[in-house]
Amino acid sequence: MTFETRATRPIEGQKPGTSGLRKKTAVFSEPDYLENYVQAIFDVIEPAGKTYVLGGDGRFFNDKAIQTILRMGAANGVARMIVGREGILSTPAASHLIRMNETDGGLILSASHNPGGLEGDFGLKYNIANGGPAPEAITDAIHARTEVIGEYHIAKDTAPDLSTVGQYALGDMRIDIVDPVADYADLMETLIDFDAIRGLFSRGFTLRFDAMHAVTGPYATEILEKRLGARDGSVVNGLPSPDFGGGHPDPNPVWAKPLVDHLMSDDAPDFGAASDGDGDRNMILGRGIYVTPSDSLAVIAANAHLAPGYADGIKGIARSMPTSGAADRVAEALGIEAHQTPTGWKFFSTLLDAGRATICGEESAGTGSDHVREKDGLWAVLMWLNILAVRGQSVKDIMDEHWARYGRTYYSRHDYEEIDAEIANALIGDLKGKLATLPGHDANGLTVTEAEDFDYTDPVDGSTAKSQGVILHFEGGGRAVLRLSGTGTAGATIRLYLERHEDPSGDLVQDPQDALADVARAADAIADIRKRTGRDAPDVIT
Ligand code: VG1
Ligand code: CO
Repeated sequence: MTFETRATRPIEGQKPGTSGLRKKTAVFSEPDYLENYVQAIFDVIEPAGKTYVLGGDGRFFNDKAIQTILRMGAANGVARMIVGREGILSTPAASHLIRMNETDGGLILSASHNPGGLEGDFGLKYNIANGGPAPEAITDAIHARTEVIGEYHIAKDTAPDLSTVGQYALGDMRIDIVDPVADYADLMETLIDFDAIRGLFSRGFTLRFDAMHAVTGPYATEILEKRLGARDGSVVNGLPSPDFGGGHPDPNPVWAKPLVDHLMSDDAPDFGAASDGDGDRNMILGRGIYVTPSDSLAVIAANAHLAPGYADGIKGIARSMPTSGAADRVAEALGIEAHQTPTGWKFFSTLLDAGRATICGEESAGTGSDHVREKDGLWAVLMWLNILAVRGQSVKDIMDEHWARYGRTYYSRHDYEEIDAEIANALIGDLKGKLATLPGHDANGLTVTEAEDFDYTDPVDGSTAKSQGVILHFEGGGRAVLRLSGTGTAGATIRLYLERHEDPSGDLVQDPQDALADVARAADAIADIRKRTGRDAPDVIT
């Protein structure tokens, strides 16, 4: 085996965002781009003699990137790489393999819900030994390293073909090619009441799971159709393709519209769900009803004890700050801790490790538990099926009962995409500049009661994350949050998150956009979004 050390120069902009480094595929596949970033990771984590998990969501460039990473791993002294067959691993499955094999971490190739293909996006994320995304101290060190990098190491030989499970080698580095689905599916069997769900399907319950041509196809087919007995064809768009069938694998009402339309139609199945490019997000629907992710988190937490993995109860609930307060009410009723973290799954890891949270969630269709250290789309779907099977009710009945008990927190997110970065930064900057003057201010009929820029101190390790989003509280209990996306690759995306709680005695059957119209107008009056961006409506409403 021969290795070579190649000279390189720092490439600007290799700064990880909310979830790893994401760039246009055309950028990621430029000479030295991937190599520089991988070497920067290796320089920080010192991989000699260590074991890592490696895999991705199968998007365009996944296969080539895996080859490069294997060759660089061997040249950097990695002892062993555990790789999903054909380089495929969903993000939660990768997190599980890291934990199950007690490895030193993993490299996950994905740009998640962003489109794939040469015109689309690519990404790379380093996860640590607990299976979770690297904390900011590490990603900051990796970024700093990319700014001074001068060389990288790579094997001259090619890596083995990845199509057959088995043990291989590249120089002294052992390569274990593993079935991407089996261990993950086995883990689900330990957490979820598969018998109850089998019973549900045998009684004629119907479901449609839209894998959106992305990584969850093989996972969903194995678990839902083969192990649980859902009717053949329940999983649609189940064959992963490198450009996700030309689609946008983001399970929300805009990009998964065909599924939503189907669930609202006359021949709707009992249950509908979808996942994203890398399998960590989920969308939940019942016949005639869309469950907003913040509500899904609250329902899963309130009913978690119905699943065997959580039969002893849950220890705490954590949600990202922009996620609605619906889950907090469940935590209060259960007498357990409720945590509010910045956006991004990495902030949940310390709470999960410390046993201070069992269930976590984000408004962006991310839900998960302490079984891995990533959000987990199929897990959420299985939790819902478990709950439906045990309670014997429809999704709609479960939501109605939940709201009747806890009240309903109306919620919606409005995204303004591909805004000129200067305009977006100035908008948020100006908003932060006037926060102190806002309390008492009348915003289009709603008075601001409080205005703050969210700073977070991790209650477990004391680390801090500053300025994670502007929160505006209004008279009457409404809340608006504004922040910029950290996962985009073109321009800036302004996210405006809206919520308002209605007590059980109030009107629980409003259209969310109507229920939130005054909060949206007030936020716009303060931040001037429409005028400054020149847009008269959001690009995406969830
Ligand atoms: C978005 C979501 C955030 C999520 C992140 C990664 O980040 O808002 O909740 O954790 O994507 O999810 P941002 O910075 O664009 O708002 V995934 O499925 O893209 O790994
Ligand atoms: Co994702």
